Order: sequence, then C-alpha cells, then structure tokens
Amino acid sequence: MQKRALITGITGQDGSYLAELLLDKGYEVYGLRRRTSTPNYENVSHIKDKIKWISGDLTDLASLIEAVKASDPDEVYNLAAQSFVAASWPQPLLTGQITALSVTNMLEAVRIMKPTARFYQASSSEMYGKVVETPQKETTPFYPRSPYGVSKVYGHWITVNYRESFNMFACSGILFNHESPRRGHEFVTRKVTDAVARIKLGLQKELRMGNLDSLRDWGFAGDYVKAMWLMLQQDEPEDYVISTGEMHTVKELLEVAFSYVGLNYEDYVVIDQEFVRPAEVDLLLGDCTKAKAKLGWELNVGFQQLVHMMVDEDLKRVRAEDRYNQLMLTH
Ligand code: NDP
Ligand code: GDR
Repeated sequence: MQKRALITGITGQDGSYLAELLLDKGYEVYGLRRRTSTPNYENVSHIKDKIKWISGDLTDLASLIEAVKASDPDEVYNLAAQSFVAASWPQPLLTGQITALSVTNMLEAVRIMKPTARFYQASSSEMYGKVVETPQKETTPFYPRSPYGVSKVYGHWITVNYRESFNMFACSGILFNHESPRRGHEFVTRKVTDAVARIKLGLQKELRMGNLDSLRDWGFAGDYVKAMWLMLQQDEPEDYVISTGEMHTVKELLEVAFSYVGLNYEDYVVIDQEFVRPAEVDLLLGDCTKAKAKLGWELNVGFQQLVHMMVDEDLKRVRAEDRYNQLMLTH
C-alpha cells in the first residue's frame, strides 16, 4: 500500500528536501500551503506537479482539520513556523501564534481526524538557549533566549503531552542548525554565501553583519530530513537530537566562504548593530549519540563542503540573474 504523508511548511527549506525524500520512497505527498498574494514555489518548483496541494494556515484549526481529512495521512510532518529568530522580537505574538500555539492546532486536527497517524514536530536547538550543559542532548534542560525559542519549547512539550495523554505516535526532533542552497536569505549562512557571490561578481561592496563570535553546529538540511523520516519508522515514539557534534564561529563561516573565492572577509564585513540580537545564544553543540545508535542516522556533508556547495550555487544563480538584468537593459 502506498503511504501518504502530509507536510506543513513544504515550501520552506526542510519541507522541500523532505518532500523529495518521501516522493523517492514512493509516498503520496500532500503539502499544506498558506494563501499569499504572490505564491513562492522556488524551493519546490522541480516537484510541484508531484505534490498534492492543500490550502490551509497553521493558525486556522478548521483548515487543518480539512487538510488531515483530505490527505488521510499515515505520517504528518509539522515543519511550518515563523522560523527566523531575529524576527521573533519585533513580532513576538505572531511568533507565539504560529510557532507555539499552532502546534496544538495541528495535534488537535490529527487527534480528531486521524489519531493513528504518526506525527513529527520540528523542535529546535534554540530551546537550549543559554548554556546549561555542553554538548546538548535530549536530557539537557531548556533555557530559551528568544520569543522563537520560548515558542519552540511550548511546541516541544505539547507534542510530548499529546503522546503521553492520548497515546499518539508523536515525536519531537531537536534539530541543530541545518543549511543548504535553499536556505532563506536572511539566515546567516545564506546571507554570507549570497554576499560572497555578489561581491565576487562585482555587484556588492560590503556585508553588514551582527555578532561574529557566536558558535553554531551547522549541518546539511538534506541529511537532516532523513532523520525526521527515520523517527517515524521506529517501534516507539521518542525525541531525538540531530546535529553534527562540531561547532564553528560565524567568523569561521566568513573565512571559509570568502577564502573559497580568493577573498579576505575582513576587507568587506562591517559590524552593524541592526543585526545584533537583544539576547544571544552564544553556543550550540549537539550530541546526537542516541540518533546514531537507535535510528542508524548518519551525516554525509561536513561544514566546509556545505559552505562551498552554497557558494557554488549562489555564484551560479547570481551570474544568471545578472546576465538576465544586462539583457533587459540592452532591450
Ligand atoms: P523555513 O522558514 O524555510 O520554512 C517555514 C515554512 O513554514 C514555509 O513553508 C512557510 O510558508 C511555512 N509557514 C509559516 N507560517 C505558516 C502558517 N501560518 N501556516 C502555514 N505555513 C506557514 O524553515 P525551515 O525549513 O528552515 O525549518 C523547518 C522547521 O524546522 C521550522 O519549524 C523551523 O522552526 C524548524 N527548525 C529549523 C532549523 C534549521 O536550522 N533550518 C533547526 C531547527 C528547527 P511560506 O513559504 O508561505 O512562508
Ligand atoms: P539561528 O540562525 O538564529 O541560529 O536560528 P541564524 O542563521 O539567523 O543566526 C545564526 C547566528 O549568526 C549570528 N549572526 C547573524 N545572523 C543573521 N541571521 N544575520 C546576521 O547578519 C548575523 N550576524 C551574526 C546570529 O546572531 C546567530 O548567533 C536558526 C533558524 O533556522 C531557527 O529556525 C532554528 O530553530 C535554529 O537555527 C536552530
């Protein structure tokens, strides 16, 4: 029997890689998309026709009930969120509504319509926030440092609660930062690799950045979505940390990205208070021993390879956009 999966946040970075993975495995993939005046399918354009699209919004329970009814899923992956930490200070209530409370909407929709469906919640290393213990593992206490982090803690515990209250197969994946050429442009890796491409091609002169000292455990999104799927294939629902176990500063990210195209980041980077956060998460380093042992999950792409891959893709894209703009100017 062909399995059916419902993915929220399918137009985002992780949703697009997960949809690819599930389509390759022969799943029927349903994607929840919210209405926007100008729809953006950039990340899923290559598989758009293979996805069964359902309209809905995470903040609207009725639409989620309809979505679960229409897709009748074996597995539900709840990836939708207001996912940009920096935006969660100027928009704390919106972040709370989408990233926290709406997890309950999704769980309720599943509980009411298809309680046997397996449920994945996209939890985050941002829940650890202030350093209590390193490396951080499933048992490390949470101390979030942003409205986003606080919201994810709610999403995490309500998922655990539905598992314990209603015996639902609900798992929470505590994923550390993961990146790719499909990463949103405001996140630090993509902001840097896009700027490196533009500076190299003479289209940008400087790069304005915030805190260069924070340490992150950066992996490749394509590897991380495999862990999401693996969690839902186990006999028992559990929570897992997914990480590389290696950390780098933002400064190292700059060094690797700029030196790859023969440039020195110090010639271009300007510190701008606009990008410094009201409260910072200084250090994230994950211990994914449990995932490796129980899920058999493995990493394929390392830090340097990831940054180089992103720079290569941005060079290709920016070159193509520039050629197009030149063509438009001459016509
Ligand atoms: P993205 O920001 O790339 O994608 C977010 C997705 O959520 C988009 O498809 C967006 O739709 C959708 N969305 C936002 N609000 C709503 C809403 N109200 N109703 C329906 N859909 C909505 O995130 P990522 O792919 O990077 O991350 C996926 C999930 O994993 C998120 O929950 C994130 O918080 C979490 N996470 C991410 C990590 C990372 O390093 N990437 C690490 C740990 C957790 P639209 O296209 O319309 O904006
Ligand atoms: P993060 O990712 O907040 O860890 O959340 P982001 O890439 O935004 O920031 C990483 C670190 O870089 C520092 N930084 C800057 N960040 C941005 N965006 N822009 C800058 O100019 C800049 N300068 C320095 C930040 O201060 C921070 O320390 C991501 C998101 O995907 C979340 O959804 C997810 O839950 C966590 O990762 C795990």
